Amino acid sequence: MGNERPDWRLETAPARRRRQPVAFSREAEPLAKDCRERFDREWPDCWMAAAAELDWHEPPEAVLDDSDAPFYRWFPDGRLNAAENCVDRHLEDRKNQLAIRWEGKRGEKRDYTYHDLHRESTALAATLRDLGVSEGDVVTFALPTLPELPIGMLACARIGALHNVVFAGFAPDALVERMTAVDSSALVTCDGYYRDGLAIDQKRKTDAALAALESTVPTVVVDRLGASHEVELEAHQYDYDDLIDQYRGTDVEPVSRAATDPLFHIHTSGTTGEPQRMTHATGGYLAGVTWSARAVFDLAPGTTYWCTADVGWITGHSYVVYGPLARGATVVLAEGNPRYPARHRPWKIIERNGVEVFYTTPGMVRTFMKWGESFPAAHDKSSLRLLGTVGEPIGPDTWKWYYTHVGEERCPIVDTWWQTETGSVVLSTLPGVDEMKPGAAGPPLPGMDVSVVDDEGRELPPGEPGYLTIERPWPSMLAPLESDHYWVLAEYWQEFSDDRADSWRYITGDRAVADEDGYVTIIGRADEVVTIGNRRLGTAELEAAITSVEGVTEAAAVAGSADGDTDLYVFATTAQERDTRDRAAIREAVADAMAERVGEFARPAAVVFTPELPETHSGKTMYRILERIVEDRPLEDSAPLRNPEIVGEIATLWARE
Ligand code: 6R9
Repeated sequence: MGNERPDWRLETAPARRRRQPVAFSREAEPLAKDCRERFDREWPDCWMAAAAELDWHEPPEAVLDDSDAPFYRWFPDGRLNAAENCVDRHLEDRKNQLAIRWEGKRGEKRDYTYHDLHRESTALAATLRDLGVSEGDVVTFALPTLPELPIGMLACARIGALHNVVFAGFAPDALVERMTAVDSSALVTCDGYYRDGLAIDQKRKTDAALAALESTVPTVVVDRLGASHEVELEAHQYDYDDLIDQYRGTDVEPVSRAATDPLFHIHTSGTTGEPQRMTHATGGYLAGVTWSARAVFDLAPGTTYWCTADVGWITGHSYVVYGPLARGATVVLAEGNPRYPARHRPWKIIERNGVEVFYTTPGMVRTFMKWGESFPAAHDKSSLRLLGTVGEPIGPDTWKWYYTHVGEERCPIVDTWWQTETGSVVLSTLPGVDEMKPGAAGPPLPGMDVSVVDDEGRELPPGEPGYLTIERPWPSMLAPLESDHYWVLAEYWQEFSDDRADSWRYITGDRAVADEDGYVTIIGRADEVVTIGNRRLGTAELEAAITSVEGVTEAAAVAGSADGDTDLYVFATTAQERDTRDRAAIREAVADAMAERVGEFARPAAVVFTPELPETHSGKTMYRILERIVEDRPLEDSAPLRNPEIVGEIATLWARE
């Protein structure tokens, strides 16, 4: 993440701590003002409230099994099915209510009621089962945002198979890596899809991956491009519609899964290191996302909700598919980049569908900001009642723009901090309960025990930056397969002793600072460091200095050694196009800010202006690529980026330096 950062030095100064109280009347069941205290008093039994959000085949009697800590097992004696909770249980009360409204890039619309969702996901479940997929097997999905993706995830959950969703934009190598890591027994992909107006041949890409794997796993191909794009199917490849037509009407009973059985695999983004296979367990995960979909996003049955996240990101799993559908909401699913084809598209989607709750990334808000307020201003946004952000820190300026021009100073903003590993939101204000502080994610959710510690694991007082950690387990936490325990233990857990029973601390990998009220401001990833001379500098602190310069919106600091000496380089984006004189002035101001705030040794060797930074699909700066450019090393073409086209441009800009 190299994006605009809240400057914790300023933001934690009491004078700057303006609180924003916003009246909010909750539509889902109200939350008590003292919900945090209650959860604390009754921990861990308090989490039975989350389990109570779900329908169980066998309701859990035990809350938590900590006998193999830190590999905690939630609701260990409970049994349930996730698809049944997201689909079947709504049939009685709202089978004709819209579950998913899909808006394609070319103006197409497809509506699925809960009844439709049941019919389609059951047909696909029958199909997969007939293709040899059984309980515990893994199915990989390489699909863009099409309704078949949530349908496919629910089909897997129905038969107790695990899904492994991979971003459609990944190159064959990245797909191969992620299929191998989970020993995938089937693949669901599509003929192609549109990317900013161009048709991308997805089938050719997945064929290349399968060839590299020497694999003939059954492959189901969704037809997105229609007659304009005919594909040839080999013996192990099937047309989605042909298959589904055969199985529509076949009844498939939801398989009863232990709460501790895995629900899916997902890979972490790997901005600095390699992507890692992560796993979530059925009961704890579903309880956590469903409870937070209510507590944080106020999703009630029938709430119209739009989250711009790609389904392949954890945000898509938890808050496009499982949480909202388990709550019986109406989910708007917009294909592709909301930025394309027209700057009015996001606001038209909100206007047309009467979106009440809107969840996006700070990067997206920054784009809206660059385009200007006239676009949202031209549309009716009166349906909106709550806004959210996720993925990286949102700076106070971006926050205020979002609050004013999208939320019309009427909608609270939830700045939700969480991770692939945490499964659901950890830090956020609760609308209708808490006041907001722009730039700070917020206090921990009820039941969450978050602290900021130093190198030795000692808890730090308010105002002192350190490592963000979680000291008690929570239901939607990572539930790695046993074969992953070894590295997961080394990577995420630290044992500690104090007078309480819990003795494991989860290391989030983020640096953060808490204030006197327990509100946490995220500084950035702790592992994104550069080494200059013998000093290790966190890129987060460097980038906070860079973006403190007026006009700079995003920045990434990377180290590179040209002739044996390591130097610091800055890549930055500006709010508007700048002329040469302007740039020279900004360049100087950036160098001064770094020298002044971090140290003279942090003066960069060069500041390169670029229209965008290379980003993962979840909006995080891909440092690996910038390092390769700086060190003149060959660029990997499998790097999974949201904006791969920017890499060549940055390389050219860099060569000119
Ligand atoms: C959900 C998700 C996790 C990392 C996390 C942190 C950053 C996420 C944030 C945020 C500041 C927020 N992050 N939300 N930073 N404020 N509201 O993003 O999962 O892709 O695994 O990334 O994202 O650095 O550690 P994931």
